[in-house]
Amino acid sequence: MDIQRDTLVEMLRLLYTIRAFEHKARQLYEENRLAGNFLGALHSYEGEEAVAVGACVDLRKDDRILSTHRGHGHCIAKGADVKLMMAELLGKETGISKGRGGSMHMFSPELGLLGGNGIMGAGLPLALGSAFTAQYRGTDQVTVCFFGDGSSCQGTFHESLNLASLWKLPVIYICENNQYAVTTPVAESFPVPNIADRAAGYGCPGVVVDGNDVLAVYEAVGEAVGRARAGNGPTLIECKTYRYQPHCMVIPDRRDTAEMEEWQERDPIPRFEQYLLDQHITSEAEQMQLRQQVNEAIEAAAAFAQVSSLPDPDTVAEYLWA
Ligand SMILES: Cc1ncc(C[n+]2csc(CCOP(=O)(O)OP(=O)(O)O)c2C)c(N)n1
Ligand SMILES: [Mg+2]
Repeated sequence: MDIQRDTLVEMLRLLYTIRAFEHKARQLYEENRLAGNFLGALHSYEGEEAVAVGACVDLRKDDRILSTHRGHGHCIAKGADVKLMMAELLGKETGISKGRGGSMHMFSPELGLLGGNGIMGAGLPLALGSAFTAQYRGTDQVTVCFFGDGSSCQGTFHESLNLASLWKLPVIYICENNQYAVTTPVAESFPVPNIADRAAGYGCPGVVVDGNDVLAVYEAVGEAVGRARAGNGPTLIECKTYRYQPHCMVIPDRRDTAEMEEWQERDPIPRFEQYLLDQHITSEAEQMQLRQQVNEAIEAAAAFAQVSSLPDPDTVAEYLWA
């Protein structure tokens, strides 16, 4: 695989940023939730960072993504400013959705970020509409649609893949199979080993990748983007991964400790760091420096969020229609 050094370093920066953002978000959640100052539930993306980064790092600014309830990583990878995101978590006027959306509804059309969604599978038909628009207007923009394993059991998944494939729409479906939908393991939801196998029913390629390997995701998504831009229709990519935190912070986690430890050994960040060291792309000192810069940016973002003002109640009706 031929990837520019700058892109590889940017991938590492994004991986660090998402992990650090999620750590800080958890802290803000604990400090603010009882007082009702945290907007929405918190669904941590820790452990799954390689999916968003591998998928988004090479997208164009005018390409679009549809995110989910577990969407901070998608927003960061698509170029959102962590200050505005952190302010959104606290419902501040300076937030990326002007403090109206909170954790699950980060939205920035100028970045091609068409929003997170608290409704499982709701992004799939929205992605279809976005891709249809690009095809209709004759642009070569692609739309990347993220959703979970559980969400692939929604009717919207089947309806969307069918139509996207029939009309050869430029959309890339990325299933983040983190092995659970709340507490239900995939083995209790699917009669087939791979969700990607379902692509056969819609006449489009279905690919399984190691979602904890940022380069594997990058390669698979790169191919799918090429296909979509060339007018050859959608691809379903299933990324096998794992979340480290409970579904949302307040739901008891009954997952097996050995299983959790086994996945942590495949943590996407140390794996990629090791690759960069082995290939002599970055030194340990450079990695440490980058991590330090990211941590400082996250602290500054949290401070910005904390000193920002809440929206003026008189403006409650603003921004309802884009
Ligand atoms: C239509 C709908 N049904 C149920 C819920 C409640 N709910 C929120 S997240 C979730 C599980 C989602 O699982 P998955 O799609 O695998 O995503 P993950 O949380 O694992 O990232 C459920 C059942 C919802 N938000 N929307
Ligand atoms: Mg899941």
